[in-house]
Amino acid sequence: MDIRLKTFEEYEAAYEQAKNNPSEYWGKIAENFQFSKKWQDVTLGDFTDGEIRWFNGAKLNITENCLDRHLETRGDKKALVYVANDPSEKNQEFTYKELHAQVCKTANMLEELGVKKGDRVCIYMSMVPELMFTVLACARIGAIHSVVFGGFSAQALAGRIVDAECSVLVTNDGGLRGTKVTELKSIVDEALKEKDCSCVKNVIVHKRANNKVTMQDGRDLWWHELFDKASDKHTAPQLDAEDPLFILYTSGSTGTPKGVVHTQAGYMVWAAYTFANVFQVDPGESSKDMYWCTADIGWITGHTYITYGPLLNGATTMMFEGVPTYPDAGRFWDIVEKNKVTHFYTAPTAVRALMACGDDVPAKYDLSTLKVLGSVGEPINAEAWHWYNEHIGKKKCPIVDTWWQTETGGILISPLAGLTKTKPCKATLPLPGIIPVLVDDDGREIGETMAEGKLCIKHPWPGMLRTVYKNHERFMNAYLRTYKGYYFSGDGAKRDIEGYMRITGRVDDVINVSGHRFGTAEIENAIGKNTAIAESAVVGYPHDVKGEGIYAYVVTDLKDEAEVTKHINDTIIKEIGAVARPDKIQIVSGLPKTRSGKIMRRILRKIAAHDFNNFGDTSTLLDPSVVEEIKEGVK
Ligand code: 6R9
Repeated sequence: MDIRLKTFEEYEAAYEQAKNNPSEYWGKIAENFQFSKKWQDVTLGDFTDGEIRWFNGAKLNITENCLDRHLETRGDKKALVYVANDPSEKNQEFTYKELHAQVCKTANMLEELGVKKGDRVCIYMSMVPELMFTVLACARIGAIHSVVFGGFSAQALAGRIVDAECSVLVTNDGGLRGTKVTELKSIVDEALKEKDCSCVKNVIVHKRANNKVTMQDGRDLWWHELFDKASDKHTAPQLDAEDPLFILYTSGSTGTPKGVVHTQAGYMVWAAYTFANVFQVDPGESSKDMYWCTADIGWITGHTYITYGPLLNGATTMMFEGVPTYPDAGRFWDIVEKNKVTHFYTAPTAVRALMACGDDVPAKYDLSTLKVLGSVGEPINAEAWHWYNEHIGKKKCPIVDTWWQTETGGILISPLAGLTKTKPCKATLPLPGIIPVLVDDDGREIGETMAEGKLCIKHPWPGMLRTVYKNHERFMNAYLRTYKGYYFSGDGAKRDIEGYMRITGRVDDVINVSGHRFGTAEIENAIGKNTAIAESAVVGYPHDVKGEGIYAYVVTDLKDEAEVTKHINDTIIKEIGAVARPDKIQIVSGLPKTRSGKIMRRILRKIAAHDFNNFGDTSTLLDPSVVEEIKEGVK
């Protein structure tokens, strides 16, 4: 299979073809995959009706494309290399044949428990190989996987279980990250006590950390007892192109997290195509390319670029259980050296954290195997970009700054490694099939090349979300109705004279903390659960390592700051998870509100960023003295 573009001229030609005749272009690309029935239409629907379909009428199984299809050509090639938290623990390696067998066993195990096509399976696991097996096993059966990041709390997990009405939950006893054990199974137990979580009939528990767990009779089952008995042969059923593949929850500017729904064929083509072109990993059967994405499978990056994208291409993908700083700040570079990593994909927050540990750390390791570096999750600042380029890539590795979102399924704007000329901090040019536009506040397209505006996409692309689970209205409102006829990303961007894009960050009420998305409303709602806090307003502010930090202004009768912090942290840990704890808390007597009762976040954002000038129009403020008081408090 070759869906890979090899020169910049080929990219330009492909871009024109995909723009002028998307059906023809994507039809041709899709010929490279295994379908048991061909599509009637390549693409249907638009952003006005929101009923988007790709490869309509086709039948396929995505895991046959990830695994079975490769058995003949690269059955003995490594598919997955697993690096454990403890550096003295040996890697686990799975060839394509072996991974295929593990996935078949897992699929049989789930079917044995009654899981069938369309059922939702919640996966709440740490980074163990069994997490990948379970994801792929669900896909094989046609069950919809809903992976919940292991850092989320029992409450957050319960909310996601209830929304998707999951019938089976797969977890492990505990997760190993650095010196810590996350007690996943007991968090599951707590979540399942919540009302409406009775939809979960069985919990499968994989043993990893050997921490003590309680197993509930009739509900909880040990992974190894079921898995060991399961057959490694499994015939993949054929699914419709638009059958749901997975749900993944993500935060938006309003309400509770949304269940983003991706479907089979379009997502498959997009994951494979973008992986092949952006990273340019050599997928050949004897290729020694070792691709490593450091994300957690609990996020979209781990879905598309640890699991589906690399496997669809027949590449070798590496998975790491631990953290960048255990046993020391050289761990990433030690892994690169030991495993001869060629392609390395991480987040700016990790780059900044490791940069802060000193240049001498990476200098101790042999990083000469590296060919391509990637960045994802948030805008990369100039200092981090240059450090990454010099100290990790030794100025010989292109940096692919990949812009995309949970909703987009895969990368939309990025250099293609080695093909596109890069510029520091710029995501550069759109992938074929993507027509990015900048709009002003009224939704008018800004035509000139050099411009700044809100980033929208003009036409549907194969990998985009199809809906919000059980809430199509919310899908329409959040993405397609803000600027009529466009998909609105929620991000701002600047375009330069050559048409290169620099993504400037969210323009809505979403905070990006170390690449993790949180809605300000979501955090405020959580804080509001604490009866000691009367009211709160949460904004993001620039943070050296995290990109953005969480700043909470709170109204409370409590006087003691330490006590207030404890109240808020405890509540956040319970409602969302430790990752969403505010970095700064300021006690205020009131919040700046308009006469109509709206919090003026613009002002609060400025104060949090220590920018005390140009608050803009404050004439609608109900009580201007509040602003003065808050300013004084922060200084
Ligand atoms: C893949 C992922 C999406 C939000 C997105 C944007 C930010 C991601 C970026 C980037 C600048 C990049 N973002 N990649 N900003 N440059 N290369 O991260 O998905 O968790 O849904 O977050 O992340 O703000 O809107 P997700």
